[in-house]
Amino acid sequence: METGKVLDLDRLTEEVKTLAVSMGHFLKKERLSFDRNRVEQKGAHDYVSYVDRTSERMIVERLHDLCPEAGFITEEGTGSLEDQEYCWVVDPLDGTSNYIHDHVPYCVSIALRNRKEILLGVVFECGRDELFWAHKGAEAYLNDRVIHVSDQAVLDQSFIELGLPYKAVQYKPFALEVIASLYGRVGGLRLAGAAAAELCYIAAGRFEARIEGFIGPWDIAAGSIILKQAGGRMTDFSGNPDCFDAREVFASNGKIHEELLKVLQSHKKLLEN
Ligand code: LIP
Repeated sequence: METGKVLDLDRLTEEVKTLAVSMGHFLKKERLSFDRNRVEQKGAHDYVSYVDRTSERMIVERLHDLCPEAGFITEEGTGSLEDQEYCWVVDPLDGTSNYIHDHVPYCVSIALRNRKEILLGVVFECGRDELFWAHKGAEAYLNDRVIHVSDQAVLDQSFIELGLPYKAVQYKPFALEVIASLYGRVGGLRLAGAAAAELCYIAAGRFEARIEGFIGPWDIAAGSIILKQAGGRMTDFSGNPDCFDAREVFASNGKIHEELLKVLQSHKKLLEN
């Protein structure tokens, strides 16, 4: 790691893109002979498989070779959890439940963070072989094409993604009120089950917003910079941009942010218990 020097983000991003694609191919190959009996439960309905763990180990090894000084924040806890000046934030398989059920999307998500600032992000969605990537100071891409958020500024026409976190008891009262407020009022509501990929879908202009609480930083780190460089916005449910603890994550194309934020704020007290 070129700590103290200016990082070559172009080069690092290229290395991480290659890694994410090769790990995505590994996930797809393993899926062909996937054994559901080897799935373990981390918490209520929160699963992990030998594929997540193996894949995370391989990613951490490669990233460690690339930047020996950087720490790691990973979903399955491989590598040093210590938050160094530079830190890789990794979800080896976002959308684990989809993967277990042979359903898409599911993806590899890798970001590099300097303290609280995300420097680069790469997400490879395996179902459609889509590589989303961006780094600080540059545009966001899907494969070789520059992407931008949509221009949709009318909530009534907006296509909105919801996430339902594993912490159902804490989140359900809020989620149900949000659905009650939006169902029939917006252009469509969808649940896809892979937060990292879904942030990229907003970046690519397919959706206008995504709402979820109680997710891990590995679920949003890479997608957040891809969204930002594509012109999007991410805040908590009060409009505060510092949502990296991922307790409340509201991402949008920016144009419908304020209007939708009012809906979230009106139900926010339901999350306070
Ligand atoms: C999951 C997500 C899913 C979200 C869950 C969870 P995992 O990640 O991306 O969309 O609703 O809260 O975080 O466990 O599949 O890596």
